[in-house]
Amino acid sequence: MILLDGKHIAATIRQEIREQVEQLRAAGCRVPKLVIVIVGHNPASETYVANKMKACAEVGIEAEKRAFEASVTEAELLAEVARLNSDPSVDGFIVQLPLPEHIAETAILSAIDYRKDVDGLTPANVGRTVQGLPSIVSATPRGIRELLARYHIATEGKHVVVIGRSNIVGKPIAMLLMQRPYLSLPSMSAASLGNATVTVCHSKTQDLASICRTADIIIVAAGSPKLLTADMVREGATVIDVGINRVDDPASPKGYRLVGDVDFEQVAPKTAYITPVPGGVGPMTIVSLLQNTLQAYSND
Ligand code: BQF
Repeated sequence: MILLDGKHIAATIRQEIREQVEQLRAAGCRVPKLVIVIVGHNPASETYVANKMKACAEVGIEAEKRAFEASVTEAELLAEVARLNSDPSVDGFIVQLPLPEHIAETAILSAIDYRKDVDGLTPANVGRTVQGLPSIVSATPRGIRELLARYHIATEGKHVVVIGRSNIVGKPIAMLLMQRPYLSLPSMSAASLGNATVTVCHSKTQDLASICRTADIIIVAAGSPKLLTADMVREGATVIDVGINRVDDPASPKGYRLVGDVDFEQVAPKTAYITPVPGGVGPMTIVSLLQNTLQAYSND
């Protein structure tokens, strides 16, 4: 079993981005700028935003946080999106999810200029991705693809089972791995990504275990600790765990620890490759946001 070390790969990619930003600076160009809009005080969201700000600082991407109280109206948030769309000093921005109940996520996301949509969640970017056009790919799927590529794990002709059908992870990763490979991303290695046979499973799927046992690669993005157990995994399969679940742990300093959607101890010995949690897909998600910001900067 080989651990897919997202923490290490992400650090390598941050170094690459740092050099690219440094070259821009040396050439007298302005540096890329990312704005992060956050609403309310969800502790997990605040951690994620802090991770993103820190990563930007490390590579020299300018980052600015714009915080709103949970009571902000949809109209006020739409006005902020409009300001960011038309601010030429801003290359890309994200609205940290989830949003409070009274704000329609789709209304906010649809208002973002797709050229600045560095989370790749606008209908425009999703549609462009589906049609194989140049697009900004959402951060977690981009990170998963990058992780597979850097470990030379080919997907061509393989059976990939995706568990979860979210707009953020399940749907886009299934789409990307099913497609004819579109290798325009500068950091993509020659590993043959795409061309997979993809099955998407979800909470209503019947006999999930039998379907998983036919998979060469299982991508779990369901948000349910220990959903994937050893009996569901073929010997020699690859397992990508996208789950980030907080479970109480009085023994740890923060009072909780992170666990994935995979019963790691039982599953890992059966696999060829597996991502740990923490330190697997999570750090790749953050570094993909940096790559997307550089992409948005370069596109104009
Ligand atoms: C790690 C996220 C669910 C819903 C909204 C590194 C992150 C997490 C874990 C992180 C996530 C999850 C983010 C690790 C951002 C990934 O070392 O394992 C980084 O900051 N993430 C988010 O912005 O919104 C989410 C999960």
